[in-house]
Amino acid sequence: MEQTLVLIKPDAVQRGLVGKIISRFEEKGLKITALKMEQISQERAEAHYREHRGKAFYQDLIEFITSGPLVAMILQGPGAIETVRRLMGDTAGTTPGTIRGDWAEGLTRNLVHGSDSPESAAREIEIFFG
Ligand code: 3AN
Repeated sequence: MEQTLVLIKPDAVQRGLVGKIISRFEEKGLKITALKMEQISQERAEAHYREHRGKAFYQDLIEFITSGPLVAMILQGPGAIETVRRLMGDTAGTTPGTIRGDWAEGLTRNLVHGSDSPESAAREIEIFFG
């Protein structure tokens, strides 16, 4: 069984989309094995997004992800990492029928994060759930 870290970002919490987003994952058969709501520190945001340090959008990304509470969860299932990525859709939200494609407002305010590899999943689960 594969595990992945999903963040439902502050824009989704503000817009009241948490339930709808969780439903997409649950209806596909992914199991929630941990879940919490938290406003994360600058330090944790920097650890999570360390590979993007130095990029043009990095500062906006850190400010946004720390701007309000988010929901962090571990989802489990066969091929969970890839399944979550497909349900999320591409970064820019250009694919209708995906979470971002249906609801995202932009590249930064794109509602969800999902780990992109088994290595990232292990690292990110450790950052959020220790
Ligand atoms: P994804 O979350 O689709 O895997 P990454 O890992 O390339 O995307 O980027 C991490 C996050 O950084 C994205 N979810 C998005 O919020 C933000 N981001 C990526 N590219 C841009 C960009 N060109 N402009 C603004 N924000 C971006």
